Amino acid sequence: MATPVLSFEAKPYAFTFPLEHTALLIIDMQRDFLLAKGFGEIQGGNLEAVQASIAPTKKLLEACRAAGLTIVHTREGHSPDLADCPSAKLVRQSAAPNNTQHYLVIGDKGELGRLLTRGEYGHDIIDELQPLPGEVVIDKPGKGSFWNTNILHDLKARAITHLIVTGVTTECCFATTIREANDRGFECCGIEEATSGYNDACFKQSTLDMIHWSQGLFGFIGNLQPLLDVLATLSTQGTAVGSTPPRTPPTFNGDLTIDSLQQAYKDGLSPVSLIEAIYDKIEAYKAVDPAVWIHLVPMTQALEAANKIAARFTNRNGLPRLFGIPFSVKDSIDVQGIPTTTGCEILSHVPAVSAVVYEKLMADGALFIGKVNLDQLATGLVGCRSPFGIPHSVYHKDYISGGSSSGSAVSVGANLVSFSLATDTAGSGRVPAGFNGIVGFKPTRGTISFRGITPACLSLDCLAISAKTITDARTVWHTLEGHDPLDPYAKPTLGFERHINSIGPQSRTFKFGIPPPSALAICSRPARRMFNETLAHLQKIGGILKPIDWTPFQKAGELLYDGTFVSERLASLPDDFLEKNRSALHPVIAQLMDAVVARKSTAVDAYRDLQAKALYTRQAEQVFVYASSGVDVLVVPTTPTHWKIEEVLADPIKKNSILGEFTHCGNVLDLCGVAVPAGTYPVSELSGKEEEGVLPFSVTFLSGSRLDAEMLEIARRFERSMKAY
Ligand code: TIU
Repeated sequence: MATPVLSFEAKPYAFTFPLEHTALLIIDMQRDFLLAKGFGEIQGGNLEAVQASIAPTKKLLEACRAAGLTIVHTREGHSPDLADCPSAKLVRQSAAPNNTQHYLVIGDKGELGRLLTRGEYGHDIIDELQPLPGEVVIDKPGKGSFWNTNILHDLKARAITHLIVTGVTTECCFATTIREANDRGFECCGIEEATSGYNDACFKQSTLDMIHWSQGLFGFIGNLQPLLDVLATLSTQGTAVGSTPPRTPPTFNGDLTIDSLQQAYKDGLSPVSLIEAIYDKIEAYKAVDPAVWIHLVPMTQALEAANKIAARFTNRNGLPRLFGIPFSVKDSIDVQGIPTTTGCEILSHVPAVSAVVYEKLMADGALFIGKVNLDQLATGLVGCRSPFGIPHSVYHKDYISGGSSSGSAVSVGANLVSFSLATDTAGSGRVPAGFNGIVGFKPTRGTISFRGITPACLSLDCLAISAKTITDARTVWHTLEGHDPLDPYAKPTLGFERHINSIGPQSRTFKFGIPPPSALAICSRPARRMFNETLAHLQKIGGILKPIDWTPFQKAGELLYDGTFVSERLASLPDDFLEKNRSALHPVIAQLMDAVVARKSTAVDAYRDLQAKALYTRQAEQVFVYASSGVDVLVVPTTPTHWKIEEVLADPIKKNSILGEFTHCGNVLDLCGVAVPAGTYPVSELSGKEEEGVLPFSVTFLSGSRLDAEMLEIARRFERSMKAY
């Protein structure tokens, strides 16, 4: 279902915006600019003029919140040590020979605290327009919003292409931001009543005219009422925020997608009712598959947690993003006070602190349900290498769940939780997602903290999100991502600045590549058929198939297990671990580790592999849009086939390695990837026997380092079109 496209009268012509791709951007409505004795008044500002924009902005904010628009607030200011403040901002105006007003500069103590300094009272947004949880707040050191901030990534990560811009001051930060956004491809419309400046009306008018002159050189300027009128036509929720009439609290309708739960909570669902409902499901599913959970939070504790968050967040219209959303975590991720086993009792320890990712989810209101099964030491793609049992695909009891994040994918696929935290080194987040009909998103490594997670192969380990939909994966990603200076592998979220295409035919097309027929030959018949259908489908939604060089992907995949990187798995364990514990390990894991030792790899071998990795990574970058001729995404079958559990048990290492054909290269080449359901096929088509039932097919979208946002949006379009199919 496509979401509404709205249009309202503006200059130089009507402004048309797709609701789900539009954000309301509110510039610098800070006390320092709007209240007496703030920075703006010292600048010589006409406070009455700027204050006139408060009420219209508030009206618009409420209408946009009710319409479900993304809301972005900015605040101008500097770190307390002023390290991010260029000297020109401190000196130029105060040094003017005729200066009579700049007697205080940024960082000096004013009556609202240190001027334009983060953490001070004056720096924060005025009471009337305070951000709600989940709204984006951008702290910017410049007049424009794009210099030295994360806004470009934050907008791309939400698939925003259109901006409705308000705030202060028209002549300064408002206009600079519109110009900066325009250069990056955004369609902007400033709202006349919801912006104002410190100068006379004629100054403001000229600034606005400059934006739309020459048939829209920088963008559009519209009026408040026509925009409010058009937003009011979206009467799905009908009433504005805060005025929903009381009704009987709803019961849980069984839909665990985050959007649906968020709406249910807004309508009054209690997180306690949700816990009661999902524990019934969890108990029932134990009869279907007893190998999902390693540690289930006792229901009394889960109810207590639900009561606690209900008491902590009482404003139903201002709930944090993950309020009351139930999740599980792979048992290699630390949760304070609960053993982390990593599927290996001898390594089990009780952590004193939780992983960073777990803490972020809890801070955002999520409900922890328990820890789930995995292939021992997070090593494997099958789900058959755990002392806690072998989970099976939610589609069929004879077929593997995939691994190593087996329990993560099954707990989501079986509808026991909304999402799960997994990990993905060689495909462990993508493969089990594929075998359970869910989404498995592996962001670019280093963009989410890996602290507090047992490493499998630390320099290639990556957190992964198991979720029901791309939108859900994206929501969880927004909570989790962020630079962690204590993670030695952390990196910034944006690799390079690339413009967006907001309108016209370019906004609807994307370029994609696929593996050559020689690589696809490894696939089962149904996988090949389904993959071909997927390609036709991608072309229908605007995908343009381009030839690509598959060599770096293939070579990088081989490097992962044929090269020395497997030695890093041993490097994560104590020196004498293998000798002392061989008999306590899962036999397949012991066999794998012995094979690594037997290779007697040298430091020279390791350096050669590191150099090969660097070369293939550079070559892969040329395939993606880092090179102007590159493709937006690669599309591959998530796995070549779907094994039966008995097939894997009979030939554990070979069967495992085949599954990684299209996933192994991901972290070696520093790619991001997301596995997406792409239909189902009859089991009989794979087994050749007459039998009932279907198995899920999955494709994975891969893209270059830190192109996650763009990749996810293409994957989301594919997902939506599959549903409409
Ligand atoms: N001086 C002035 O008019 N404005 C600023 O310094 N910042 C913003 O416009 N937000």
